[in-house]
Amino acid sequence: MNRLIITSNRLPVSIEKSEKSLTLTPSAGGLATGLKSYHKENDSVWIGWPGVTPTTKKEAGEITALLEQEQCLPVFLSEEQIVNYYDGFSNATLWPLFHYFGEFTEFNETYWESYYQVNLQFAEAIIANAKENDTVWVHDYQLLLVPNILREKRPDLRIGFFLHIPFPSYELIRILPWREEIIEGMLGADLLGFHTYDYARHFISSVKRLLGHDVEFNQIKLENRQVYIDVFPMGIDYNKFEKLALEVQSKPIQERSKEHQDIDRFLMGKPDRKIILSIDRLDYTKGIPERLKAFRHFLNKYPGYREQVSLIMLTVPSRTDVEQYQNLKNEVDILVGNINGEFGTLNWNPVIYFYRSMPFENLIELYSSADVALLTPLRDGMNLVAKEYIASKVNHKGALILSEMAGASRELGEAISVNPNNIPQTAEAIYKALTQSDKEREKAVLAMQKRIKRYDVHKWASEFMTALKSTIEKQLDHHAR
Ligand code: GDG
Repeated sequence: MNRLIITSNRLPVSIEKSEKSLTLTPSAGGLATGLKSYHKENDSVWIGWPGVTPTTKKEAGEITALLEQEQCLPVFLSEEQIVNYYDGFSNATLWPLFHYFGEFTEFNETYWESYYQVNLQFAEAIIANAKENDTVWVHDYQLLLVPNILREKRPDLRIGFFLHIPFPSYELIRILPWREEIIEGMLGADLLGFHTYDYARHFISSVKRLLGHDVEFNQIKLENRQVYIDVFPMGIDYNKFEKLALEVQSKPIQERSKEHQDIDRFLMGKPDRKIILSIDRLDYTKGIPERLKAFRHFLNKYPGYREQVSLIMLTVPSRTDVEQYQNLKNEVDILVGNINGEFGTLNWNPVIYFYRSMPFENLIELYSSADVALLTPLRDGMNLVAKEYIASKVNHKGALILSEMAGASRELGEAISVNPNNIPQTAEAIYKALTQSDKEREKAVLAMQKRIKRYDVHKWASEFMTALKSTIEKQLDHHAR
């Protein structure tokens, strides 16, 4: 029977090293949270980086044994590879370029060589574990070369690839010195999946213009086979969010987390007080400074809301070794300080800012308490937080303000849509969200819930696997003819 091998840069669990012991913790981030439950339910193996570099052979063995319990296999990266492949080519070249931050994109031969080497290392780890005709599902921008390396070395494997971030317009991709290699790397797959139709369209256009392949509808015709392109908007584990949100709602306040009790005290006896929430990794693609400026604009334009509304902003530290992330952290710190300094009172902080990650349960509490979610990425492949917030609104009393630059905006048409670069428009959207009637909110939430419940992460993964299977059948058919 053929087995599924999943591969992504990070494993769904990370290893943490203390002086005496090694412990397993769940990894944060959209891919890990989304696919973890699918992995658990299927007899798959997940190959990826566990987040630590072992210092001895014995330690490497211990890490491998721990990961085996979770059906995971490690690919170990050296410090040099983390600098050049991960911080470098993945996060200082591809990430900014694919999110339209051309000015942040670094072109560096050493980064590229390391990226190729690590992709080779991943492919070799897969090959060492793959039996004949196994299916491999490769994920995301850190591993764009893996499909073609696998294709060349193991043509028996069935290869699917999913990109979790946007695929940019040809005008962006064309500036990359390794553009052909990247696209050829992806074309090693039998099926390539994207979150939205636009990303798929951009990819097809780049294939045509850079490599000159013929394209017929969603098939790219190579010399001896076809590559299929399709759209699979990633969903969330809907039932999990709904169930936990119901549990939170029914828990007495004394049993909830300290943060939740603080929120409750803030709201106590003041029915007009409102909470706006944002959750994201501290990343320049997420539009955090723009969001803060819009909130400041709102407080200036609608002074009646001062002391009545707070923005709870959870920003999770991310890629702290990359320069732009350090600069962004300083910019956000200053903006939060300015807003709180200008408007705050002894009883009220306009922005309640957390720079850390929180346990999953606290996330649900935040989703449940918030009246408004304000998610304003400048570019975002999907944005699962928007879907998680909607799923957690079991009382249907919530408004969602969502950037039109997030892939999720394609499915969440009932949200209040904004161009995050338009500060006055976003400020007006905050006003609108706060003044909407309960009936309007409920109608929007119910419509969005219905859609994201139907197309949850299980459906997403199984639709991708079904499409991959039928792609292979079509290829076999083609060859038989
Ligand atoms: C990439 C793409 C695409 C956040 N803070 C905490 C925490 N989280 C969890 C959220 C959510 C996930 O992390 C974030 O997912 P997003 O989709 O919003 O964003 P990225 O991390 O940038 O993910 C993105 C995604 O891949 C999937 O394809 O949607 O566009 O950029 O699940 O709940 N979880 C915990 N504590 C936190 O503090 N436990």
